[in-house]
Amino acid sequence: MRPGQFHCYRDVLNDVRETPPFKGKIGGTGPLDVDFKINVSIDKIILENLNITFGGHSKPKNCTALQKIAIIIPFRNRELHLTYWLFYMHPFLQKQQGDYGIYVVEQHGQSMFNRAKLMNIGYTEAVKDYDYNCFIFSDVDIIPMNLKNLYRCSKYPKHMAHSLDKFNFRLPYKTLFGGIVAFTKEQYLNINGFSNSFWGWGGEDDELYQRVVAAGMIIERAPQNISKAKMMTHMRDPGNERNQKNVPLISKAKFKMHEDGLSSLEYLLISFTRHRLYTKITVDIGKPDDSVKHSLGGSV
Ligand code: UD2
Ligand code: MN
Repeated sequence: MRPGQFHCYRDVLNDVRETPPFKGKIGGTGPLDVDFKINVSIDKIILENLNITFGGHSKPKNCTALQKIAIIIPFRNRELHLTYWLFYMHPFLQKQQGDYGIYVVEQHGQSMFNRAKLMNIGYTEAVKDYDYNCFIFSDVDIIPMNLKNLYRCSKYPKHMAHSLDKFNFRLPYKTLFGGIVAFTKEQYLNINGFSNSFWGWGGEDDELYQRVVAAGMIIERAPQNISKAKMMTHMRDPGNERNQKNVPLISKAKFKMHEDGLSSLEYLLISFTRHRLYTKITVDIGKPDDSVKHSLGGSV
């Protein structure tokens, strides 16, 4: 058997176990030292990750990965956070033998931020790029502290930011589904993605949870101790103020999910650029109560 014919460790879709996949030679197993004070630079990260191909792709050399993972990061004006994310996550994902690509979806302009819509755009562009079957939607500011925290999809949609330093490594409320979530392609299509209607801060993650429940699925979480993660401290960004109009939308998920989501997604692609460590997708997504169709004269 040639090396490429071996399957990578623990790389099975629908696998719910979360035991450590690694044996000595693959990489470390234990906790990682995550420090947001050290000096980082894109050049240094490139030099330390020469295996990564343009666009921020990597796949294991000695085994065949069954999961092909697109990591989608919603983004605007968080360069330093992105640099730390790349610094920690490229080595992390390679040690986990991931076949993965990084997509940074940047909202162009000053209109109110729409995290959820950027996630849907990331999904839509990533599926055109490679035959991904697992999608991990991650905030730019959260770094896992343990290599056993598998960046993989599972039998059910998986919540991966339930043990944050910010919340004293406890889950603040049971239905929390923000920060980092992992969906197989099938699971994501099943809920029609995120809602596109959440502008500004808050609620889009709770609505996503309601979609999962309405589709008859449950969510899973790995054990608290291996899922510990650090979030970079930050202020609320300008243009992402809390929006009270989002609150009543949450409970409407089960009625709206089939008409509001991937199936109704409209945006204008401004650029699609393969950088050394990630692919950047810059988009105009319009603004609240203003169909992109009207403001931009067409959909994409
Ligand atoms: C919480 C959730 C987050 C989301 C948000 C409400 C957790 C751990 N996190 O995070 O997933 O549900 O509340 O919307 O549950 N961003 C930019 N530029 C901006 C604004 C946002 O890049 O100007 C991106 C960035 O990836 C950021 C993410 O959007 O990490 C979420 O925004 P946040 O970090 O300000 O929200 P936070 O920490 O309150
Ligand atoms: Mn944050």
